[in-house]
Amino acid sequence: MKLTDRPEWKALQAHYHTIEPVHLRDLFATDPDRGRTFTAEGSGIYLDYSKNRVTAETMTLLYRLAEAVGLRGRIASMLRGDKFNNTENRSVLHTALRLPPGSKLEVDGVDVVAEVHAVLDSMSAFAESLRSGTRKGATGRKISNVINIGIGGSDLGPHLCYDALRHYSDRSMTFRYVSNVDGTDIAEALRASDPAETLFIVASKTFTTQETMANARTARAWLVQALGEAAVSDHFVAVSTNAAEVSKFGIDTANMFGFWDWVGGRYSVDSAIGLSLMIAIGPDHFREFLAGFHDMDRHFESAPWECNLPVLLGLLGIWYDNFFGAQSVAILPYDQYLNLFPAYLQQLDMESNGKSVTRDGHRVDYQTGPIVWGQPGTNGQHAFYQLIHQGTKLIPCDFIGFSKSLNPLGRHHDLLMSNFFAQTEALAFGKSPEELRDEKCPEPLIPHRTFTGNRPTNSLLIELLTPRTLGSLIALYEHKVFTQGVIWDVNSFDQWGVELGKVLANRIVPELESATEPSLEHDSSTNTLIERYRRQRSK
Ligand code: G6Q
Repeated sequence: MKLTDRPEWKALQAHYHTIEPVHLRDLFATDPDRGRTFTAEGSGIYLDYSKNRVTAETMTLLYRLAEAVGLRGRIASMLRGDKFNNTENRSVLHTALRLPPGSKLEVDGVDVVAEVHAVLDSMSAFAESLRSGTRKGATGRKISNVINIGIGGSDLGPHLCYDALRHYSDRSMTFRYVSNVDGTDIAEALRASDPAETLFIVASKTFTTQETMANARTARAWLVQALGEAAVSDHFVAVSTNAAEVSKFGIDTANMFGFWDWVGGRYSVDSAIGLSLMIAIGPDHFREFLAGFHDMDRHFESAPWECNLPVLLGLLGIWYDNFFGAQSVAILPYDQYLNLFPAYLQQLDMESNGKSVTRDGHRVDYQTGPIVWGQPGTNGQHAFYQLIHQGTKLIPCDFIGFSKSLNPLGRHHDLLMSNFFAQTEALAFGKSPEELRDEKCPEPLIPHRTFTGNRPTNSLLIELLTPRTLGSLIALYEHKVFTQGVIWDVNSFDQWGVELGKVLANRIVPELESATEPSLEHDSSTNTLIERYRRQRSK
């Protein structure tokens, strides 16, 4: 049945009209215990969703919607390896990457858990040999600089997690991430590197991605120029599913770490794509990281809706997206180590649910995935929070904070967290004209200084940023995205929307490189831009 025809959807629409005029101030006034009851906890993550524009009835109606679309069954279907990605006829099994040793999961007659652990073991041996210095570069020097070359899912995951877990990393080593085909990215990484001490990890599921291959070729030429062709095998390894392309590129497949087509790029950080992270933090920490994902997988699979964190986040998102008409969601980590988390979630969410047809190809008549954006607090407070507090748009926000700091320096952490608590309070309750008058605010300023409040937030509070809690946090958002994809009935695991631009770019490359004036057959805008580019470039 079409989502918008479902009685559960219609019930939410009707209910919206009763909730829309209600202020969070009233909800807290009528239920003073709300800040304790509208909470849930799992895998070390405490979620306070009381500052949302919901009542117990709203939540019940949302749970009914989850039931109506068969969410429980869909979770089980993904976890057991059904071909959930229907447009590419693939299983979606990133959850198998974190199954503990000894578990069993067969896909097409193959025990994937055994395969996963065999790769983890070889990654561990490799990581240890680098960390201990037993595996050296071609000239006998210790490898102290690792450059991961990849893009999209083959970059954002390891880059985010390396940054996030830097506290746990080997500080005698340097880790760099090169993704952009803009030569500046690789040029700056190479400028700072000594070839004799550098290892390149070429991370690409397909090993055909234009940007990654261009960067890898440039890196290879740089290394060969300094150390000779024979040095390549000591300084290059590959992470891929495509052995043929890896060896065509000139990397011995003995130096390749594999994964499988049932791991989507944006869900691949806990596969061999995380090799750079494992080298940085060591295999034991990496296994802790995987255990954190697994904790959240179990929670998602079994917790009742009312205490199921991914389901709660997913349903609250649907409530704002589809009933309040919100266009975006802000991700606001109060931790500098999570600097890249908004960018990571941007890909995870927008590439997964940025779809406008249902799984069987019908155009949807409702909004799907939101625009995801954000920055670490408190920097964002001095930049864009103004619009969240007083602008005309409704922007639901996720605040993510930690009770303990990994860098306990004087008062810093309490100052940071005072902002974390204050912002959600201000967004929810605002400041009324009456309060301003009591404070003797001049009358003409009252409209400017009024905060309407009633702006919804989730607070996620975690004790400490560790490999394990980071794993759980990422898995929480993976499953939130899954929950929403199931409700919207979209395929969250393909990304056809990135294809057209790639095809057109490949057509344009020879037009830019041609020594003679090419005859351009694009539209008048594209033709004129290309002509101008060619003129200016050759001046
Ligand atoms: C992610 C996408 C995409 C992919 C990159 C890199 O889900 O599929 O971001 O990760 O395009 O692809 P390769 O790993 O094949 O180079």
